[in-house]
Amino acid sequence: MIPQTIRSISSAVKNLKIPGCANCLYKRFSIMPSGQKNLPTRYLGQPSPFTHPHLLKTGEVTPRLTQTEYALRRHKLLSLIQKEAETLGSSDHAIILLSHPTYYMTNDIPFPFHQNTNFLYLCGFQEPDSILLLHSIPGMSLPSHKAVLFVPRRNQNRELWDGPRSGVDGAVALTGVDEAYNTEDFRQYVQKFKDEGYTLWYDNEPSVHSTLHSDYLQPLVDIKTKSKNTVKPVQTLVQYLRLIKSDTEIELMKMAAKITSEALNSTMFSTKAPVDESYLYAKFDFECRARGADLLAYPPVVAGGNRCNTLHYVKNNQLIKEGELVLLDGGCEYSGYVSDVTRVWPVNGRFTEPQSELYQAILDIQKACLSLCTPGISLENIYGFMLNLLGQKLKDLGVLQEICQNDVFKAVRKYCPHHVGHYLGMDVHDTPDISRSIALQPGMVVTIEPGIYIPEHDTLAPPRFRGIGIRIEDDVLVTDEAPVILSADCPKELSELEKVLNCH
Ligand SMILES: [Mn+2]
Repeated sequence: MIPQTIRSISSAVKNLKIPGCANCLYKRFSIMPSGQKNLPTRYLGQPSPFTHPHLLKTGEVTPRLTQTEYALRRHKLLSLIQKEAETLGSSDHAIILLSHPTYYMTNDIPFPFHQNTNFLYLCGFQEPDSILLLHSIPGMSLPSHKAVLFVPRRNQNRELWDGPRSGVDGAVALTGVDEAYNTEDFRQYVQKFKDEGYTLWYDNEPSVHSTLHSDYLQPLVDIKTKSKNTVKPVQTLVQYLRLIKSDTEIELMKMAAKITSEALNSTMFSTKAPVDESYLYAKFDFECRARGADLLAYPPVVAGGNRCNTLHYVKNNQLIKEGELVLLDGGCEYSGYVSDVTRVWPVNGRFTEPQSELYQAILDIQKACLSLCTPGISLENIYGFMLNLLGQKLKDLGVLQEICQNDVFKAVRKYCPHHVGHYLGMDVHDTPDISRSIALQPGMVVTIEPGIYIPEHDTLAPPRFRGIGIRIEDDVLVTDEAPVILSADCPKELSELEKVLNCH
């Protein structure tokens, strides 16, 4: 069951016929059609159309995504907030989203930086220690608003080590926000929101360990300081926008899935028995990056033999023996959008009889589930369908003995402890606050990944199946017509796999 407010937000998103939500938006773009007029020719903290013309065209903030698209996202968010705010009786609103900080692997050595995806979705700015503030303008009603970025101050000494920063001029020119300031100016800027009792839309979660939070936001939202502000969460609203992909986002997701499919093909093709899991990991990583991926979307599972029964096995450091299967669950990130695909293949190129029986059972179920990815059906519906089908297949294969119908789901969950799929987008487990019970709509992307896992110590299962695990996962775009399988370039039929594995 979906709570009423969420249902109304969902229909609000659907009914939001953007463009057209705000006159100011049109005014802005009609007087600034080309955008980025004042873009500095120097290096910024991220690629710009000047410094990386092979990646970005004029007007783009990140590859393929224009200032207009980012501005539309902000206006859609403000339209949702306007609808939510009708019951609050407040007309003054400030929405605050924090970037990620830099995380360190060891003293002075940063992990590769990865931006907070809600922050990135709304402005495209790629530097750490930054804040996006969207606030209402006195005398004007939402969704009219001012968009302000607070960004790291330019600093010769730090830039010597970390590389160029965009600075306030670069941030405004590249992203198209109205104004930018140095991050430390945020404290002064937000003071008036505190004094005037604005409604703050900010995710005040104890799990946020950012110094941005403790330095600037904590004093603002702490009730002990007798703040007059009402604080409302904002990230679920952003996730509702992220759930439905625009045409450009779909193009980026297609590209991410295509790169992953081709990389998996090459990885399969290079497999010889015996083989190290670490070799297949490195090969897959290389093949993704060589095709233009920015990085892998998550640590891939490269699990040989019985290790595929550990669902999040990422050690990837064991030798896979002749006669064993390997399960590779991997995906890449391409311009901020990710893929998530799983394939299983025999390292010597030939499935054994029990391996192919389990494989074919999961493949049949996967194809049946894929065909259900149509508007009106939810992931939860498809999950129920998968459990039923899997129960039947497990009985046919003799893995499950005759058991009463009430216990079938429990028994099946023992052999497939995970869900049938999840939403996919900028994150691999995308928009996690959105229930899987809501109806799929055109523009959503989901994964479909049924599996069966029979650990070698499972003495209740027929001995010939023990130590085998199978999962087949594709990325699917929901449309008004048939679902589009974005990872269709990666083979999964038994005969296709054996062909790829044995054609050298
Ligand atoms: Mn997945």
